[in-house]
Amino acid sequence: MKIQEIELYLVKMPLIHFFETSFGRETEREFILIRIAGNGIEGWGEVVANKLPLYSYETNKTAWHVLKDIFIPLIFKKSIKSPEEFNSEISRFKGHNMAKAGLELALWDLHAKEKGLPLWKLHGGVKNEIPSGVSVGIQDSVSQLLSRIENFLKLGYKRIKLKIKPAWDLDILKEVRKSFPNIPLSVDANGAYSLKDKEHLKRLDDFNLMMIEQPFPAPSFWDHAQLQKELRTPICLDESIASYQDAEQAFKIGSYRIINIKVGRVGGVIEAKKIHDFCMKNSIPVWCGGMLESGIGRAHNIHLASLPNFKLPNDISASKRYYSQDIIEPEIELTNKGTIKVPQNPGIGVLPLKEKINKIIIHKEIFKPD
Ligand code: OSB
Ligand code: MG
Repeated sequence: MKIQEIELYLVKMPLIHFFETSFGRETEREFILIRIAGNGIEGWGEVVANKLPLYSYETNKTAWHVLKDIFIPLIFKKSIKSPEEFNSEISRFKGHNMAKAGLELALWDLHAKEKGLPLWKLHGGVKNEIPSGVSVGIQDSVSQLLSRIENFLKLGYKRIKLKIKPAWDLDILKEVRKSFPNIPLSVDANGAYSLKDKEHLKRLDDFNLMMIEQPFPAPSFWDHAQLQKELRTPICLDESIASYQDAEQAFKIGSYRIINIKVGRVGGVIEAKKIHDFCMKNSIPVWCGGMLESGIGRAHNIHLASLPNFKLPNDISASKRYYSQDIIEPEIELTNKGTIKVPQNPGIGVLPLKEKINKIIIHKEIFKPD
């Protein structure tokens, strides 16, 4: 396989409903799509960076820079053909995990299509459907939160994750548990607390939560370990785990009992699988996190979540949870069992729709070998 061209698209999609976390409210998503073409086939990837460096330091501009000036030229110069070759060539470069992951994903899709296999087979997946949970942002009022939860439960989602922050935590949990005493429930603070809040956070044990995700800012390995010692509820790390090495170091001091895996955060599927395998060996369950992906990133996540140690409901919801119109066909849908079927066609197994993508492009650039 010879790679003939690589295209970057900066795109923007409006969200159906705002999404608010402890670091702010989003009403639209701006991100980068990558298309790699060779021998009449094309592979697609998504870079989950944002306009602003709030979730992590990466932005669409930092990603565009390293893709255009470093990673894409390297692919052409070294005639890189596979995700594995790409991973070993770029691992000496520090950081920029979302940019690395986006390109690696496009290479995975291309590679799988070349072999005529669905991606889950290359990744070592074992499931043909995966359990779906939903992440519910901070709302303007408790009543709005309760009605959103009720709607998601009606649709069949298997777990509700609530975004929390100081002053939107214990009181809202009391209300949610009053209305929904037994639903699988978790919370995600996106690093909004500090170890000074330990006594306050220990009261989360009263709500029978599956986990508390990322209470402290990344990495805070030691602080998370201090909290976990006194908390019955498992701590799940998201932002703190940016690599296999982080997973290993944090495990040694007891910072977590669960990991949320995001390919963008850890720099690709190869690194994600290392974390998955390490956790499996140590009886730590994982699940697949989300970054409000379009259908392209979402499809990639579904294939990854078919691996055996993805034991808990994933933040992978239907296309319609965030977008009135997705950019793939068929859209990602929820089954009546609250699951999502793993696509069986080659590669990501869904078709990116060029007409729809063209309508959301803000900026585009094409790269070819010299
Ligand atoms: O912390 O998991 C997070 C979305 C954007 C940035 C960070 C997070 C999230 C979510 C939504 O919780 C997950 C999704 O449904 O895509
Ligand atoms: Mg999170």
